[in-house]
Amino acid sequence: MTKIHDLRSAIEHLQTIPGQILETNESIDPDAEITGVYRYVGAAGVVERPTKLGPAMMFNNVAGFPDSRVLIGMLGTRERVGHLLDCPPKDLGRLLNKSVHNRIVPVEAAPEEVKCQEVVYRATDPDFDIRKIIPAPRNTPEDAGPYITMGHCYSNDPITGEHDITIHRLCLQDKDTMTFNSAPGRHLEIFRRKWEAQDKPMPMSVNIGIDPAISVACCFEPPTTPLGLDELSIAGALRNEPVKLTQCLTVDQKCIANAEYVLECEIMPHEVMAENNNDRDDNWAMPEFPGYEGIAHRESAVVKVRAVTTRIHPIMQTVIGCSEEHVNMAGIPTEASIIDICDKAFPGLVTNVYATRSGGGKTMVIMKLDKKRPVDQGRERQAGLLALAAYTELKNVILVDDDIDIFDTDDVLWAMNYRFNAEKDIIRIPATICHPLDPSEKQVYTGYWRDGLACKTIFDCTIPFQLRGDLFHRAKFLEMDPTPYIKGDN
Ligand SMILES: [Mn+2]
Repeated sequence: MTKIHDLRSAIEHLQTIPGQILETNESIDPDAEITGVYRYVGAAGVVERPTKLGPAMMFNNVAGFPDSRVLIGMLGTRERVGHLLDCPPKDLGRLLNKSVHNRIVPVEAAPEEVKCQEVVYRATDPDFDIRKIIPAPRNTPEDAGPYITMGHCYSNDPITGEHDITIHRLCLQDKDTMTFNSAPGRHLEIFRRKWEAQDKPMPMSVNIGIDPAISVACCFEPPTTPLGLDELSIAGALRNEPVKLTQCLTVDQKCIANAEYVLECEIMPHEVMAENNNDRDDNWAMPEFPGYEGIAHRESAVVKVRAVTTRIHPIMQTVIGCSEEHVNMAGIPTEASIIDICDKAFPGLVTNVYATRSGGGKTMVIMKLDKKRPVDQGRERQAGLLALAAYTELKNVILVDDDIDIFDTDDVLWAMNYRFNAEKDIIRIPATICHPLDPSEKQVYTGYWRDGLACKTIFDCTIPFQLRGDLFHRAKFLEMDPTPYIKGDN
């Protein structure tokens, strides 16, 4: 395959594969229209129906932005992620896990490799306005404003100098201001509080339009990637080549040298702003991973943009927060983390893991297990507990045997119908930390101590090893090659 090293080479690769990327010259407004169209083309995930899996889509003619293009759905199917990472789709979790253990740290780019500063807009220019430079979409008409949803935020710990990269949502507020949102405990949020404790702004680069390997790698969460582990080194392992960085022009931070856009920013200490500062009619923010419209934060961190640098004719990359693209970005690293912990505890027992579409890549996983001996009975449940330990935001774990196709929900539900008894096979762990965005984890629903506590549940849909045999003899068909019989048919 062509060697992918940036967004453009990734697009070129997809153009060689039928059905992976669609392009349109039809004029479109980034204000809710791009996502309104893409919902029908390829959003999928937990987006309200009708929607479907489909190609990525490039909008070449974006109203008000003659120099830019907008790309959506780059990682929008597992098959496409497989094409982009040169890996069978079912093995992506294992590939990511391998990459965590073979990290390659980023390096300084050679001058000729620095593409992201071909065009430079400085905040000191009188007509500087991020809202006119960056075609950030509003994803639904209810959203608080235009959002950067694929902004890879890169910054460092002021004390140790360690770096971290994470995608955070950024709402454009005025000509040089954005709001930054983070769940508590995220690594950039920990850095931000350390900078704030020193009364200093945090220098941050926001990198948009980069090698998709980086977008997937930066979605790892602790404990797989503890504080101080630069996720760019995982992306380096995925490509067997270090990510190339360069120095920002106006802030003391590094950025990704071949990014389509870089926003050179400072997060201001002790300053907050309502995320819906420009849209006080309601309290909506933007669509979030569970498929609901998120609530605007009243006190978001304030980001000052000091410069925007771009490639010539840059590509703005965007994602719908509850789409299949998000499922893949959140879910594949989750699979890797679970495979890692289970391989260490019980080598060979867990043969694969799928962080499901219906759980947004976070809330539910299906684990495929190969119980080989009588003593393996019960280990499948321990593996389910390990999965819950490996990933805080995981709520539901479904355990199935090795004959089940974990990517086929019907096959999984078949196992639940015929290999599961709710009286014996449900393991419940009540009032345990999970995710505050899940409406069924609100205190008013659960009666627990606060929002964001779940009853984590393991559904053991495996056959008890001691009952294997004729009782569970799945009908076996003769192995045939169908090709001569279906030639010319569809
Ligand atoms: Mn991190």
